[in-house]
Amino acid sequence: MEKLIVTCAITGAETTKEQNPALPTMPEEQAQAAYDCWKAGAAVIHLHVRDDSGRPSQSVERFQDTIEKIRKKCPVIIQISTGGAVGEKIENRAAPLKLKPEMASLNTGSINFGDEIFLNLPKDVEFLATRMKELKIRPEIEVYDYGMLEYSLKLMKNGVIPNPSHFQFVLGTGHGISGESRNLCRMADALPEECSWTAAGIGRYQLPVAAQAIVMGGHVRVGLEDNVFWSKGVLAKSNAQLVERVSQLAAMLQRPVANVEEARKFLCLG
Ligand code: KMH
Ligand code: ZN
Repeated sequence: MEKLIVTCAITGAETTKEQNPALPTMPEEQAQAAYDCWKAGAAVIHLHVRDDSGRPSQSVERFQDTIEKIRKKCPVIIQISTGGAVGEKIENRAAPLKLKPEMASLNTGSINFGDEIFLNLPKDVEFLATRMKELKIRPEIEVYDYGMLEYSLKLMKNGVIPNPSHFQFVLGTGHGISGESRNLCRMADALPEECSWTAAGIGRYQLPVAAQAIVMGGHVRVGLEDNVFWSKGVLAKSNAQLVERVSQLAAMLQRPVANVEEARKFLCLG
């Protein structure tokens, strides 16, 4: 089995400090969180930024400032979000790509999200994918459902996204596929062998999905974007605490954790 790549989704767009005061929202807090996660075993940081009032933002300047602050502290791979917040305009979602991060998320379909719709029209998916190709940014393909995965495979065949691609299976949003074990097996089974995957369980699914991904040979995403809890009714103290737990779990299951250089090579970056 490949070494385990741990991604931490440290902030997100919808999670609030009211839900968990440990959520890092300002650039300094995010840089410290990224550093702590890197120390705890994360090789990739999935990054959203906020404006000064804590609202989700796709500001290029805010992304630049945050990325610079993270860079000063550690060499972690930074994957910027082009998903942004529900309702964000596609031009704004694409804007931070001009900073040429190593990686960016690419959502390949629309899905209900909370009480709203997370809209990803085919033309917008293609627009983001083309922009990433032009700028030589490696997309991570975010899928929330089996149908979205099948559609992504079509995009891969048609050359819209790289072949092979690295996928993120996001399980348990409440509107997509749930985090039951059989679902992760189904998603992984549907991928051609050359492709690779990370799995993120939302809310109470975070820990079981991580454990299953470790033993299945996939990779793992944790973090406060996806889950603010440590256990039922107990808030996580930090993103790093969640990363540390999967690093320990991987060690117990004798699956070594990849460092940044190993992750970079595996993900075909640079
Ligand atoms: N905030 C969600 C609506 C991504 O980062 O690419 C979308 C999201 C996905 O977080
Ligand atoms: Zn995200």
